[in-house]
Amino acid sequence: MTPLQIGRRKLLGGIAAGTGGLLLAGCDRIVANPSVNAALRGADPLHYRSQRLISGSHALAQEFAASDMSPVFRENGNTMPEAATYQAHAAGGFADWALVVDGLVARPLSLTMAQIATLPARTQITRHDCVEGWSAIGKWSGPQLATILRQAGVSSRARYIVFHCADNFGPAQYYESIDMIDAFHPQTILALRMNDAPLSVGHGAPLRLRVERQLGYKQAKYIMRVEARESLAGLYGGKGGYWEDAAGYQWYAGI
Ligand SMILES: Nc1nc2c(c(=O)[nH]1)N[C@H]1C(S)=C(S)[C@@H](COP(=O)(O)O)O[C@H]1N2
Ligand SMILES: [Mo]
Repeated sequence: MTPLQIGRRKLLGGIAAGTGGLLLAGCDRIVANPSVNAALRGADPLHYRSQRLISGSHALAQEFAASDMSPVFRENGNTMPEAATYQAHAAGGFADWALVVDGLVARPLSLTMAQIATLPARTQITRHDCVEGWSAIGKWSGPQLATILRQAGVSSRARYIVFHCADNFGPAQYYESIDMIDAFHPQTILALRMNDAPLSVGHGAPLRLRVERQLGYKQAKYIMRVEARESLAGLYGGKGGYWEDAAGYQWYAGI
């Protein structure tokens, strides 16, 4: 057993004991405890840390059989970006779309859809869970984000990967971010295809994130730019995502 494994066991034991204590203390005591209250609201990194310990860095989201695929996979949120430049790209079949990869990388990239389509792709059939209370099982294919980050030579200083999207809600641009554990997770892909067809505009054409251990709002559509950063401070509303900024949704939306 490596020292890391021993440490993790001890921590898990500690969490189990801690949880028992909280349950015995009763609900009023839990709510009276400001740090637990903050964790329930998602305002505290405790949620993130405990989820990471329970699910582990490498655990895979469940994958399904083709026979499990939902006959209808709803489109949600923005389904047609308003920006004229996006609409011109859509009219041209995204032939001139370029994905920018920059920030804390040794080799900033601008990848055409044709270049992205030549990268080795992963296909996965997974369940999408939206906070609004619906789920759907779909099939996604595209390169692993790790492949693109390695190609760009992402710095060891990078702690977050940010996805800048082409759509907005009023003055606010949609964006999302994930940590490096999810960025290099094997099921984290930039999907170009859904259900064996090119991604439709409604589902995020020409490419969207699939980060399968998190909720729907993390699955950024219409990705224009992937940026490696050391911090999320000073970026848009500073909370790491459109819904995190607009409505206080948890940044780590583990399922
Ligand atoms: N760029 C962008 N990405 C987005 C959204 C959005 O409005 N804009 N909505 C999010 C939400 S809340 C959900 S549930 C999923 C919906 O993906 P779908 O339209 O493919 O079902 O996309 C997520 N990613
Ligand atoms: Mo959602």
